[in-house]
Amino acid sequence: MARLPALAASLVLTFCCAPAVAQQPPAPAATPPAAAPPGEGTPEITVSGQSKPVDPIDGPTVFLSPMGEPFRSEDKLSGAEHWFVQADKDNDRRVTKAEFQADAARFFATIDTDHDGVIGPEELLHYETDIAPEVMVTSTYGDVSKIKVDSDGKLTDPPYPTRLGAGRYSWIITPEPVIAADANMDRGVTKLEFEVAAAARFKILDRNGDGVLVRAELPKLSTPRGGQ
Ligand SMILES: [Ca+2]
Ligand SMILES: [Ca+2]
Ligand SMILES: [Ca+2]
Repeated sequence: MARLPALAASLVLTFCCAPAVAQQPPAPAATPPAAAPPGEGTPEITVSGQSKPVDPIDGPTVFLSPMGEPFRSEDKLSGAEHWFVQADKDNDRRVTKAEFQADAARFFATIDTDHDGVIGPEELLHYETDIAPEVMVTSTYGDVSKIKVDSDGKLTDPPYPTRLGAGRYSWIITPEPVIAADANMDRGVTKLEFEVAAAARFKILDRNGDGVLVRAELPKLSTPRGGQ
């Protein structure tokens, strides 16, 4: 019992000094080993604190994050894996809701170029034309040469989509994921609207409802490049 005040003080210090995106504080020595949470998300941490190698998320190189940020992988990893790794700030192989919201806030700040807390019409246009042209409904994003029409006159191979805009590259099926957050439809996306949208999208992706996203529960994306 004598340890409790010290532990409490340590926790207070940890939280009062933590940044908005808190990293997982080191486990106090007095804390008994926690029971492993159920489900597939249980991370395997070695004694050195390093995660064991994971199977990266498979998928196409081009990926639009749940909030619409483009990831265009230039290595063998999928764009989705690149998103996951940078969203999982504490590298525990789970993206918590807090990490997800922090990732959304970081992206919001990059497209709110005048820093007024609203993605306005000009900033939306900049997003849709320069940052993520994939959101354009008719965009074939550089693969025009691969468009094919079969004998029925039906477009066959990708890049022509079965989904539209960003939905071709994202787990969230919406053509334009930023404006989709505009709840009151005034062509401006406030920080609050973005946060609310992020919470809703997290809930969609957290299929087992345990409050964290792990690689295995995320939807599989097919490659919208080239024929099968
Ligand atoms: Ca994490
Ligand atoms: Ca703005
Ligand atoms: Ca989950």
